[in-house]
Amino acid sequence: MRTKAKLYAAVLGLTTAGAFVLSTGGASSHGYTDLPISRQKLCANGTVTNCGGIQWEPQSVEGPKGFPAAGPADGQLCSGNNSRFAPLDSPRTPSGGAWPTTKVTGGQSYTFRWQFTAMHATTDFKYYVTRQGWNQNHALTRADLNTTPFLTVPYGGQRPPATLSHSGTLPTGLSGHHMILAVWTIADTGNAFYACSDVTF
Ligand SMILES: [Cu+2]
Repeated sequence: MRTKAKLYAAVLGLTTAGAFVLSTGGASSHGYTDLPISRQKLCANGTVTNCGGIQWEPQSVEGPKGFPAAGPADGQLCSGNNSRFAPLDSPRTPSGGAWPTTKVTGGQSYTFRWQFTAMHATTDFKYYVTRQGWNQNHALTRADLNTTPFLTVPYGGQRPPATLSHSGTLPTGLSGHHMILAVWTIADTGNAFYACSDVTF
């Protein structure tokens, strides 16, 4: 009887430890964009408040890869299909304001930057932007976006450094508030990481 109880306690302890390791791994892995600053980073640095769990783990917006043919569902592109990060999908901040934007200029070179807490083998980085006249009053969908990336950076399965910058030309013909969707596709899993950045052209 005593032995059984001990064994049960040991199994219970092991299960708890296993769950802890898993959740810690999820929270410490991955990456996000900070140039132009992403919604998850704005939540993490306190510029936007009351975002929920994303403020503690801006690097964790991980969802299925294969956008736009596959990938997160429409309306969940900025949260990577993670309902616990739903505030990232909302057209307004949790306090009801507009998301802060980064000023950019069409046709000019821009340096995009990622911060990584785990340097996964990488297929590529792709950047998409919304169409002129996109619907700014709902959560982002494929119909809002030009689903041809304006920048693709192939990475050949290599692992990036902890901070990675690369430059590309911003598209022309856009004005006002737009969204840039950055996608980091992992080579050796079925997943990708998503980051939405509000910009003003
Ligand atoms: Cu990771």
